[in-house]
Amino acid sequence: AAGNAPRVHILGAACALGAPHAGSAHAPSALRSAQLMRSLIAAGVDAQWVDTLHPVADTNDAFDMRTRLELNGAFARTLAKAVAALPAGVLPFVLGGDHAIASGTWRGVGRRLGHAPGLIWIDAHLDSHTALTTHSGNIHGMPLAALLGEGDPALAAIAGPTLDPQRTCVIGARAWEAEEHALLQRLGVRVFAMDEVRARGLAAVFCDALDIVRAGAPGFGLSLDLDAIEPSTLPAVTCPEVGGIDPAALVAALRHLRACEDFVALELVEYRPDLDPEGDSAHWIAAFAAAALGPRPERCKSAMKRAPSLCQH
Ligand code: Z70
Ligand code: MN
Ligand code: MN
Ligand code: MN
Repeated sequence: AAGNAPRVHILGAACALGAPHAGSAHAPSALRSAQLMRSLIAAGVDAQWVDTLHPVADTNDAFDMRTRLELNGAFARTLAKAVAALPAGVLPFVLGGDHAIASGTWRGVGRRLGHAPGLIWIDAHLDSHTALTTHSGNIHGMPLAALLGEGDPALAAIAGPTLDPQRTCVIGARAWEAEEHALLQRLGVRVFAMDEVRARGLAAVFCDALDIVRAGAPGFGLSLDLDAIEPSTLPAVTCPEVGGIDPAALVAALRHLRACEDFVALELVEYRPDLDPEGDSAHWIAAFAAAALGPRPERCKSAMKRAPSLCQH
């Protein structure tokens, strides 16, 4: 692998206890035996599959809200601990699973940094409900609120720093309920909704997002819910929503991360291999991972520290 590529440690999070369908629990095993690893190796990424974590139960169907909160919280605590325990200097790549796992991932990343990471949350949804405001009862609609310290302690009080709303933003949202939108507004989290992405272009929005999450403290990550992408090109997700991000534009935007020395972790969630018999969605997932994790271009190294200069070329 190229000397300037980050060392990537992959953790599978085979948990779909937050979602209305169990399919995403099989994403880590499906992706490990598909294009993802080939594409990372071809891109010169020094990647190692460290472990795949499994929850104690297979499906959430039979559980009431209290049990769902406890089971998802227990998995998130285990995941946070596994992320925190990775060697210093490696870049954690967490592969879900549904998005509820994020309530563990980013606590663990914060424990590595010693403070809250900045976070770009790419998603068709806001994932900012609490157990008291949810309409669906699905825990994957709550992890961003939990990371910001809101909601039931089972999810919101996992060991590790709480996110700073000033260094958190959402890109690609187009389907939300009023309560979760109000929570993000109250906290001051910037939401680049899909209308704004369409009007300004993903590149411009992504550069603004980098400015937000890189301000004030070193270290930021990206949580990519695949349902953010236009479902006619990436259909294999749990909750598709029409009118999403163009996947080629996302690949181009993710390449900006290579130039950021302070990009510290990647998470990718909500893939359902049972909906992807031809592997078309897996193909795009491999392209996203290679774009975000590939070696740093030499010519970008000096222009690295500030997002604005990064975004002018
Ligand atoms: C809806 C809910 C959601 C992810 C769907 C959808 C939430 N707001 N989150 N897919 N990752 O059920 O609360
Ligand atoms: Mn999500
Ligand atoms: Mn979503
Ligand atoms: Mn660029």
